Amino acid sequence: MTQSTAQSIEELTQTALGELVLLDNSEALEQWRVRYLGRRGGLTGILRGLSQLDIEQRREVGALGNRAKSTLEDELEKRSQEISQARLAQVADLERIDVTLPGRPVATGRLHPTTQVVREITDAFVAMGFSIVEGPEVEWDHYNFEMLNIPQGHPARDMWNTLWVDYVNEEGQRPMLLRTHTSPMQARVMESAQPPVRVIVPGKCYRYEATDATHEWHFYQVEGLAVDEGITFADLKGTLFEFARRLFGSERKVRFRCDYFPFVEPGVDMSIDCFSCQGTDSSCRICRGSGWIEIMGAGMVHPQVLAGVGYDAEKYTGFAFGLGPERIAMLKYGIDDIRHFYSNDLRFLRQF
Ligand code: 2NL
Repeated sequence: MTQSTAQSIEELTQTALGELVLLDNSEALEQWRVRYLGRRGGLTGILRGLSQLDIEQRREVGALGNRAKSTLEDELEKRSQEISQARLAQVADLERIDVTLPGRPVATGRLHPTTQVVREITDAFVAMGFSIVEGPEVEWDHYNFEMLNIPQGHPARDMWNTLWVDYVNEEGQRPMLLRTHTSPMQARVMESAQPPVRVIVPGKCYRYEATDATHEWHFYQVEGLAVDEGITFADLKGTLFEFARRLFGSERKVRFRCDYFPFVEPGVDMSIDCFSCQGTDSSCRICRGSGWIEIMGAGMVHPQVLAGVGYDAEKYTGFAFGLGPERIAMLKYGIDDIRHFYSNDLRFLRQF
């Protein structure tokens, strides 16, 4: 009896240990524990049979049984540790980052070509000491026209086909509009600060106009203004010449011709020599064979405008200029239709 019980204990221990190494999760371990060490488990069953033995044998076999029990418990604990270690290693493996893998490309946006050119233009003037200011797109007739020497009934008003806002004041007039140029902001600047003034005003403008390849009803303008004691036409020429060479290359030549704008006297337009054909191609798409490209209007601020904002027109003089960034972009990049800037066609936009 002693002999066969001892053998049963030994066999059971071997079987249990053989199974244990094959288990790989905590549920299986728990089932194993119940099977061998539980209250109705194998080892417990064997030890229950001890009551049949005499005291000497019971002590002997009991000791064997207890040793087997603690072996199984120790091995169970060890296996349990191994399984949880393996699980941790597996998780770490899944989370490991391979730093040598190429990164996923980040889809970045880009600036609209108009924005890029507006910034190029304003940067050139900021480098010469001008400050950027911006103002409202919905304006009063007062700032858009009156303050710029274009009173009601003035024939020059026809130069700007205006989009009026549907607002009628107490006098039955419609004094509110979408600004036709950025000049009203310059009038606001002069009204609120004494010279010296050197500002550059980029912004959106609107005109009641049919569109075609060279005209849009909404477009950008960049205007500039410098007012101080002793400013002359030579300052205008020098500043705008420097600007032209910065944007279109250091070999550029410039040409000034008379033009008319009601807020300046004298008024001029400025051209640069054709950077595409240098005047050698009679069918050049950029200069149309003339050798010159008109890029902006300018002039000496009209004394009437200076007086109108409260400046002493005897003491101060100034120059002002205005240009269209879409036109500049069209020239620089050979774009043939201004409407591309507002079509939001990605095939167009992705080229810049
Ligand atoms: C053009 C012509 C010009 C101005 C804009 C200006 C502003 C004030 C006073 C005097 Cl507050 N002048 N601006 C002057 C001359 C020409 O723009 O054709 N731009 C695209």
